[in-house]
Amino acid sequence: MTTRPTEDDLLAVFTRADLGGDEKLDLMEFTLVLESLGLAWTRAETQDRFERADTNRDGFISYGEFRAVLEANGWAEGPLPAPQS
Ligand SMILES: [Ca+2]
Repeated sequence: MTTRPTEDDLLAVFTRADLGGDEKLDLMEFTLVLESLGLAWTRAETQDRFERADTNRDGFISYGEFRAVLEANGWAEGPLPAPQS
């Protein structure tokens, strides 16, 4: 059974990884986040995802960008799918 992290968990993970306290993650901090979530990506994969996550190309991952990555990969609660009738 897998439990997906809650919003509070994600914010806690993000805040803990944000060593600089500037509310954004650099590549090293992003790597720490992934490790703390138990994700084992290679350095190349991490770099690739970091670059794709950084949608505004400022070289850092904001919390919004971080959330988007997790949602895209199914690790976070996203919008509920519309009920099928
Ligand atoms: Ca960014």
